[in-house]
Amino acid sequence: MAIESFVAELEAFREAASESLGRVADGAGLEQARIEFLGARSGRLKAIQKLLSGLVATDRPAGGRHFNEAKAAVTALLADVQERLVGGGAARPTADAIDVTLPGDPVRLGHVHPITQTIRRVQEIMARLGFESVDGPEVEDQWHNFEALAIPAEHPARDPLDNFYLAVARGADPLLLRSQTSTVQIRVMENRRPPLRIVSLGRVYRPDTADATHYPMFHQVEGLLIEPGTTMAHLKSVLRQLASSFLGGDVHVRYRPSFFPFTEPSVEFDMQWGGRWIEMGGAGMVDPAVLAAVGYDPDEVSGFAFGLGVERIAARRYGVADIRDFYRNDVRFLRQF
Ligand code: FA5
Repeated sequence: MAIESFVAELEAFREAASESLGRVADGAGLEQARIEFLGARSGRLKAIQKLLSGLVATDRPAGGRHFNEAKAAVTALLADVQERLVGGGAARPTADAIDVTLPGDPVRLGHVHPITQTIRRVQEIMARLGFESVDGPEVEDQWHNFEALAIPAEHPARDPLDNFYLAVARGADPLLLRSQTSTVQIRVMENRRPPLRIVSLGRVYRPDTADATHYPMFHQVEGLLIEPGTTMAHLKSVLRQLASSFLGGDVHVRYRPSFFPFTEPSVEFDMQWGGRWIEMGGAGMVDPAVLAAVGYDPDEVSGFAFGLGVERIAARRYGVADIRDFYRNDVRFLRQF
């Protein structure tokens, strides 16, 4: 074979390899090209190598040089392509590449439930009046839910049909889901000395049938103030301040004489809404029996307490006609607040 033909074969090999490698788009294509051109067994360079022996002896050294040059050139090209695939992919984007210039998917933010918003707002208003927020347990004993609040054993409020009693071991003291947040008054007074200004917002449970103004699980806001010289006038101004800060200045409130075992005198606190009066909660001066139960001297200290339904005041504020809507978990409803 003439050396010119041999060199022409090598040229054709380099051109074909260069063209083919230029089209390689991924690792599999690269491997395929490597086998086709440089494969040790049946690659195209291997076939050309066999032609070397067909050259006349004097042409063989020059043929060998051309051969090695072609091999080195294609090997280098192969390395370049590999480099492009691994590191410089962005230079030649492929169909499944990520376009970082596109706008991202919008993130949909949730927001705070209207009852939680109400709780936080009431805490804020009461904090401005000097009332510290405290918490109490939802599972209670009879002392804190009833006895210390002057609700004796035979009182109808303790009826198992009106409370969620828990199953306890035989002989153990009964436990129940608290039916009112007044339990927290007792827990605080047992551990602290007057003067006291606390507010407690949390869940309470009663086996009431759900309707537009009742739910078996609801929230109460409990307020307690124990300071020398406290009167009903202080109670009324705190409740009015809470109502007008939370609902706006034009809110109408009224007090009706009532009875709670743990306050004397006692009142019920109503707000006007849509031409009707709705009961928001109970209140009164802390009964001396309660002060004595927690170890205070009723001749020395006095104070007031109140307990309001959070769902009721939230419904009044947001214009919600049925408190069950707060717990249906319908996002179309909840998104409005
Ligand atoms: C009490 O629970 C007393 N602890 C309130 C109190 C505290 C009086 C401190 C005196 C001093 P009552 O049972 O009336 O009272 O409940 C208070 C408020 O909770 C009601 O006026 C009402 O707004 C709300 N409420 C009662 N039951 C439900 C219910 N099932 N669903 C939603 N709200 C309710």
